[in-house]
Amino acid sequence: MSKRKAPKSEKNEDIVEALIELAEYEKNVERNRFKEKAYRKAATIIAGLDKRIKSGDDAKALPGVGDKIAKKIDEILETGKLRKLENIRADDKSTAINLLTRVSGIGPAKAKELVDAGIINLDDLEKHKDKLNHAQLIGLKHFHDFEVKIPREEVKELFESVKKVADSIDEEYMMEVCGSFRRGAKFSGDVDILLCHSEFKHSDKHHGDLLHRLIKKLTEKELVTDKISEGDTKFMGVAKLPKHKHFRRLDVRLLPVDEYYCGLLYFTGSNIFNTEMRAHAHQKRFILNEHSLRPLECGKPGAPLPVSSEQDIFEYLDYPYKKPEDRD
Ligand code: 8GT
Ligand code: MN
Ligand code: MN
Repeated sequence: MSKRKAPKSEKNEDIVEALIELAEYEKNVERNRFKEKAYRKAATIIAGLDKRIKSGDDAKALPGVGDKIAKKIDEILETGKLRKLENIRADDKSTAINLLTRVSGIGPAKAKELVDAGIINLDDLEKHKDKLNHAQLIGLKHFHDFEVKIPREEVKELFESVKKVADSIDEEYMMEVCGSFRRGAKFSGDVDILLCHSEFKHSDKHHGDLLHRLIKKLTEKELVTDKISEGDTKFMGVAKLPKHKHFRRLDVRLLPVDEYYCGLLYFTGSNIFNTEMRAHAHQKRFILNEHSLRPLECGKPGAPLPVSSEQDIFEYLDYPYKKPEDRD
């Protein structure tokens, strides 16, 4: 979820990795989302290059690379390392905060609170479970499994199993895997399933128990093993296939059928792509979110536009279509 990484660049791996480490530091320790985004954006752009960067100046020609990042790139190129990162790595408090935020459910603020209380590693956490909430306890229990990426084949198997269970309850369920899987990733951090039902429309106030019924059955079948949170439209939990070793994070999102494509677009990501597309929508005087695309009329959102494919959304916005695989 929060541990997103830019795709690997063969040519600039050292630079990309340093920038991602700096982004993590800004997010977890400094809690500076602005700097975090700047590093992440630069990392993503550099990761997409198929040539080795020769100098900071070279990099500055790229969108999203400013003076400060360019200087760091020069230092990496000249010395093979970055003092700022060496210092961060040598700092016990930063290291501890970074480690604790790797527990699913523990954010930067909670991590700092724990470290300030002297809790600096997993053993300490085990001894102070009283300080953790339900979601964080699950994160701790599955700490190692949640760091193991899920091979595409296993995502497919898990999805097929979930689908089978859904079909056995009601054949009108429809579902699709979104997230990094839909973007073509060979490995995913979790399994994101978008769920619809032909009779559940936005205008219906009552989606009944559509999501709960599915989760209940999945739990009975022991496919779902833990619940992190469960609302009427959003489930976050843990799933495991009998023949596989690892427990996996599973997200299921229930959407009305008439919101399907906006939901599909949103839930597919990437996060950065979504942010950019929304910003573009704003420039074109539209509001795009996970539910709908609405024109802005005198600053107020109008009625949702009819959308019957992802392409429709791109067309309304006059935004060049990108296949899911190109949305990283
Ligand atoms: P992954 O392989 O690490 O799971 O990569 P991912 O599939 O791209 O990330 P994700 O965190 O599973 O998010 C998938 C999409 O779900 C994102 O594009 C984002 O728009 C959407 N999303 C939600 N809820 C949340 C949330 O609570 N946090 C984040 N980061 N994204 C969310 O629907
Ligand atoms: Mn995902
Ligand atoms: Mn997810």
